[in-house]
Amino acid sequence: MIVTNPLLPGCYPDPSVCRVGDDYFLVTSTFEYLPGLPVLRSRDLATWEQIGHVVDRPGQLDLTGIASSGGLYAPTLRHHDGVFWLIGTLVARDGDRRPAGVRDGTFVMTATDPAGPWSDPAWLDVDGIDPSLLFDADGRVWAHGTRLAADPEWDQQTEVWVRELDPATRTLVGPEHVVWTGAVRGAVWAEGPHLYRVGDRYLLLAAEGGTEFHHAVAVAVADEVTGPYRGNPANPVLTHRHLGRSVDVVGTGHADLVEAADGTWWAVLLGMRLCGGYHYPLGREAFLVPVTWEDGWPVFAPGVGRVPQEVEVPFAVPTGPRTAVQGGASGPVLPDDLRWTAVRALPAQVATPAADGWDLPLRPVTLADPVAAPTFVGIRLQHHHADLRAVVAAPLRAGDEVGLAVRQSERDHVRLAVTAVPGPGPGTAPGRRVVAVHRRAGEDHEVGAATLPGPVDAPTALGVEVRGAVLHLTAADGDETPVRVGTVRTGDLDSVAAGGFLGLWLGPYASATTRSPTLASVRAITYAPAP
Ligand code: 6LW
Repeated sequence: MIVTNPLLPGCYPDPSVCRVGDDYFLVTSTFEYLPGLPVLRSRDLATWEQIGHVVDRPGQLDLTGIASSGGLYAPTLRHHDGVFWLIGTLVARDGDRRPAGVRDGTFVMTATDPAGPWSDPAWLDVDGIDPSLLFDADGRVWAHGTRLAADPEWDQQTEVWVRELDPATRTLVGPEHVVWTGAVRGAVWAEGPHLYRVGDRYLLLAAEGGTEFHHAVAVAVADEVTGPYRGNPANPVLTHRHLGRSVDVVGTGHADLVEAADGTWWAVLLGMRLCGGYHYPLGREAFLVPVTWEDGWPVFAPGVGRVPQEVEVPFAVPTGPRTAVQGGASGPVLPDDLRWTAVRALPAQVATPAADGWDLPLRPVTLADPVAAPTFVGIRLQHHHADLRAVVAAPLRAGDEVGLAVRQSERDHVRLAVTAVPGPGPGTAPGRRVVAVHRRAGEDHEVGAATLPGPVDAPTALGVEVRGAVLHLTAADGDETPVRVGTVRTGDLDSVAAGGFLGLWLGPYASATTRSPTLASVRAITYAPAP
């Protein structure tokens, strides 16, 4: 069967994969969004369905005060002896306003069922990001990860450390070994390390170049897990940086390997599809690449040397349309859909699920707030051309907003909002003004507005129509023909323009200047790829 890349369209960066019997399991980074760390299952590497999240209950991890692009970074998923192990990092960055006593850093969690429940975190005493685990044949467990070099010789130098993990106490034990700083002297951001036992040697896979244009995959081998590691003279063994900026996919790197049940090898890794110039509004997506072995080294996309658009997976069976998480769903997105996430809180903590939508409390927390959880639930933008639609209704007061948002971060997002304006005459109900606001680098700019007939609480049909380089914001009174309220360039919202690590999220939101007892209703929420 031919598998079309990306395997997972939209923001699914830093994929990590493992196989248990005939099943494959995959996790990705989710930063400030909860539930965090989606778990996907596949029977054949081709069709993936989401079965849960690693971080999905209140109190498991506290993301309060985690500004955008902090939070849950590159996790690694492994399975050993009937137990799934997840190692990851909750990153709090300089300037994040965390409540006193709340933990962050690197943690492990375990589960017997990867769909959950997952354990509470066991925190490890180590700095840095991108941790991974190797369960060695002799029963020992080796944690590894990356951090800024203790004594850097050059700017942006990181180092990969290896240290034994005692699985019983979930603590790091014994001495630490620094084993890698990149394939070439002066390499920046050696990161995303994964160690594997292949035959009687240890293989180290690591990204370098930084998770953007210069991203690359490098490999090294050693006879002992603690090194010394010898790099492949062919490093980097996979990169698109030499292909320039007019290519379809850039930034390929951060790979993880898996051996299929039939003995073939595969890598999942991240890359970004360009859209509207050098921009990638969908963020870093997950791709699949075949791997073979020559002279003891893995060869990525043999004979091709780049991430292919289509991959032949011989053992995969066509099972019908791609799943929702693979961008195959079109239509209603009901509240129990696993695609819903919220910022720094679980969706049910900021919104109330209804049969066919959400009821949103009008609270004095805005999408610009970097500490508290705004009333926003969203799904990833997964297509360069797509429509998000919903019907909103609420007895709004002056200063209240309910609508649809396109979110990159606190500093960069778009709001299409229904707002209240004074009614046509004394004693009449407030009227309805729909505004389109582009918050750019922390400043709100109104990019359009439309006054609709009828009272403010009449149902308003809102739409975000993403069309490659631009997105149009539309509004309609009930079933009337929508009017275009504003247009924003997607390239002004992506991480190239705004910074950070994320793709765009879309969804309903509400805010108020003072708390209101009424709920805003959001119904008939649909997401569909557009021609
Ligand atoms: C990830 C790391 C990276 O942990 O981006 O720049 C981080 N490097 O590998 C977030 O995806």
